[in-house]
Amino acid sequence: MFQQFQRRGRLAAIAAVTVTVALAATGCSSAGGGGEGGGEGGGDTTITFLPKNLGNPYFDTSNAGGQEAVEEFGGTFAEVGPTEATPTSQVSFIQTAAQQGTSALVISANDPTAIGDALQEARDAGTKVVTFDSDTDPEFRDIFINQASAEGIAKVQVDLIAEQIGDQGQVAILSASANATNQNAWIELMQEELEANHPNIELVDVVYGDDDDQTSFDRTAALLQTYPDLAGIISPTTVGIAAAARYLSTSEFKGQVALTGLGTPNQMREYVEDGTVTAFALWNPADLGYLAAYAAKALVDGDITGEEGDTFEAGKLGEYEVGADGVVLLGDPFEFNADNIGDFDF
Ligand code: RAM
Repeated sequence: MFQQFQRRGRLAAIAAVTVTVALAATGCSSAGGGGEGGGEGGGDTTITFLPKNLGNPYFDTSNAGGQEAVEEFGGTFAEVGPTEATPTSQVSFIQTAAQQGTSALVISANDPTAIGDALQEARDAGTKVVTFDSDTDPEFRDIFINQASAEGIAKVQVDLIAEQIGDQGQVAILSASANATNQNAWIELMQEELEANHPNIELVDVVYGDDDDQTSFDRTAALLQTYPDLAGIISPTTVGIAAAARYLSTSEFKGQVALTGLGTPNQMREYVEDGTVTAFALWNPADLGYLAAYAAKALVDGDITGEEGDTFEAGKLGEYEVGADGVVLLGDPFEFNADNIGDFDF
C-alpha cells in the first residue's frame, strides 16, 4: 500500500507538469465566463474536468491524473474552471461544455444544489456527469467518485488533533467555502466524533477561507486573536491548511497552536520540516482524477449506468464497483508526517 501510494505520487507530479504546459499552450485561463478546452488528446470521447476553482495544486494534481487516464484510452482531455469557489461560479462552464458537446463532465461541486439545473440541462443534452471530490445532490449526477469515506476522513483529522493537543482544549475549524458539500459533510462528522469520544475538546468556531489563500491566511490570524486559549486548528482543505501553516510559521504561536487537516505534501513539507505542523492527512488526488476519468468513459460507452453493483475497469487501478447512491470509493486517507513526507512529490 505504502509503496504503491509513493509511486503514484511521483507519477502524479510528472503529470502535473504536463497539464500546466497544456493549459498555458491553449490559453486556458482562470477568467470567468465561457469555458475553453484544455489539453489535447484525440478520439471521440471528450472528458471535461471542472474543479472547484483553478490555481489549487490539489486540483492540478487530480486533473493531471484525469489527463493521464484520458490519454491512455485515447480520448480528448479538457480542463475549465472559475477563479473563485463560489456556489454558482461553475454554471457558465457547465453550460459551455455541454453546448460544445463534451461527452462527460467530471466536476467537484462548490454547492450541492446551485449547479443542479445546469447539470440537468447538460445531461438532457447527452453529457454524462461524474462528480468527484465534492458531490452534488445525487439526482444531479450519474456517479460520485469519493476519495475516502466521509467518516474515515473526519476521524483521521479528529484523531490527529486529539493526539497533538493531549486530547484537551479549544479547537477551531478553518474550512473552504461555506457551501462545499465535502467539507460540510466532514465537519458534521468531526463534530459528532468530538462530542462522542473527546469530551475535553471544545470546538469553539468554524470559519471559512473560501479555498482562497489570502482569505484563509486572514481567517487564521483572526481566530488566533479571538481565541487566545486556542490549542489547535483543523483545516480540512489543502488551501486552508497551507495558508494557516504559513501564518503560524512566522508567528509567536508556532509550535504552541497545533495545526492539522488535509494538505498536499509539497505544500506542507516546509512546515513539517520547520516544526509548525507534525502530521496531516490526504489521499492521492492523481488517483482520484484518474478513477473519475475511467468512470466517465464507462458511462459514455454505456458499460455502466451508475446503478449499484455496476463494475468497470480503471486502468492501472483495476476494477471498481458502484455502491449505493451511485458512489464509487477510491480508498482510505493517508497520514503524512516528518518520517514519510520526503517520500512524496505532489
Ligand atoms: C481543497 C478543496 C478540495 C478538498 C481538498 C482537501 O483542495 O477544497 O475540495 O478535497 O482541499
